[in-house]
Amino acid sequence: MRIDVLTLFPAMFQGPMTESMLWKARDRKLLDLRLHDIRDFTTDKHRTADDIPYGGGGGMIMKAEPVVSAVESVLADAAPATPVILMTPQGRVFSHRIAKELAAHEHLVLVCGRYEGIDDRVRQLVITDEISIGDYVLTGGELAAMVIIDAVVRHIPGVLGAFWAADEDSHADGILEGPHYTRPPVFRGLEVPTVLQQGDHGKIQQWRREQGLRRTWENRPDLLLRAKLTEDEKYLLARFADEMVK
Ligand code: 6GU
Repeated sequence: MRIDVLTLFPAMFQGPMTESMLWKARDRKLLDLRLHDIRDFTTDKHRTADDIPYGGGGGMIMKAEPVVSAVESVLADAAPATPVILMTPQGRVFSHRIAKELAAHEHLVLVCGRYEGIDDRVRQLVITDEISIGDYVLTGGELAAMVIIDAVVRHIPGVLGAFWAADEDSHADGILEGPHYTRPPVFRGLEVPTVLQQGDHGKIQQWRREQGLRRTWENRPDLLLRAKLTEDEKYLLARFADEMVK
């Protein structure tokens, strides 16, 4: 998969994009990540990338010309349907489902906005999708782009080890994952649940589902409205509800 990132701050990507899973994905040629400095597409001698807003108000607005030139440059050898995604708090909210949707593309272009915003003609002319990572405001789209790259790259076949499937993660089926343990069996008086130590895989699976359901009930009850639950799981939820009123 190829991902082009357009940003005024390419150095922000050093670190997150050169460690751990993302580095392995790049090393194994599963991810071709290309960073582009929008300032390289300015044409004046001061390399001006922002200007004051029409209509007044505070802050600076990213100029349209350098961003549109940068997008056109990376699209020169791209397939016609390549998504060009603007990172903005005004976008649709990112999720597991959108991560999988984006991972199905061979090529993505991510445009990082900065300052108070970006000249809207960029959106009108070259943007095909707008994504936010949540209901809060960041100083720029760079951190959001890194979040999206991380979440998308996990869905590329071969990036996670064979034993790990992104489809078993929290959110894959609408409920959260349960707790995990490793050795030692007892730590500061806290014991690893017996069922995990006994190795009956049917029982372990059932226990994990039950724990995940409990966490979802406690921390994210909103997810349960959309989760696909078996009759047994609905019964468990009713028991959690009973525990609350007792
Ligand atoms: Cl994508 N950009 C900015 N600036 N703030 C955000 C965001 C994006 N998503 C949530 N907050």
